[in-house]
Amino acid sequence: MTRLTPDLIEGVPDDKIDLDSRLLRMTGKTVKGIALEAAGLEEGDIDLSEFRVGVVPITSGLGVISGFSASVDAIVRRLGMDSHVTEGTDVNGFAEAVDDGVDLIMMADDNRFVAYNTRTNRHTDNSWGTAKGYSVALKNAAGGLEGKEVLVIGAGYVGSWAVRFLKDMGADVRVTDIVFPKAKALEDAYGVKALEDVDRALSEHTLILNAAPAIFSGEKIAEGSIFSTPGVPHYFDEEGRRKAKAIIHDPLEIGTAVMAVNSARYSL
Ligand code: 2YC
Repeated sequence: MTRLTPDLIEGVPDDKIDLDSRLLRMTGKTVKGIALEAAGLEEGDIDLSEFRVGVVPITSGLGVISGFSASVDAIVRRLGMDSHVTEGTDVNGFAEAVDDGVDLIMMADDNRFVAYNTRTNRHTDNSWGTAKGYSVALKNAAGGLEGKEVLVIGAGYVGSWAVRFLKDMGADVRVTDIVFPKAKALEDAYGVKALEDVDRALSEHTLILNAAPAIFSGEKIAEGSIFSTPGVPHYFDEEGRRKAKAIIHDPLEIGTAVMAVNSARYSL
């Protein structure tokens, strides 16, 4: 999993990229709308303002990422939840949040980022949330995926979930990875098509969920492609930006919003 850096998320607390406006243009939905759909909810099914969230900074491994807790806190506040970052870190912060009676605890170490529902003892993982959120975004940007060819790039945690979600949405799912056996394993497990030549696959598809830490030169991108691309690092050259019909990306928000709403749903 790619570790975020402070510069990648420095604009998140104040929503410097105005993600909702960009998403509305490309998908017709805001972050909250995508998160609700990803969690299987309609507006009105849940009152997110009733949920109290504790965000716990975790110092293990490579330590805290400056701005990470503040970003997660800001994201769930934008959903309408009542969120705060705990004073304490790690176990201290966890115990503080529990004693404070929060409904959700959100925390990430170097390997996992979870939203834990204290009422139901269930959690949602960021990989799940990112894959679901970006699959829903692609579906909305494409006006539905039934019977359409969709290419998933990257057979890691996010890509593996995305393959399942996109198949459930009726897409004709292809998957590719620079380590071909990883893509082949998904073909064997879920009956999707593994493609060995990444560049050729990219040039032959216009609906793409990119879950790889990869950068693609514009010359390989098919005209009119819709990219749903949580992958970090994120970069498209001028030719790629001109040829793509839409490039849906953010460094943290969609995945975090989906996991928070999905874990809140456990309380319904
Ligand atoms: O500040 C903290 O509490 C750190 N322990 C957070 C470490 C997050 C590491 N994970 C990542 O950078 C990315 C995130 C988008 C979630 C998954 N990988």
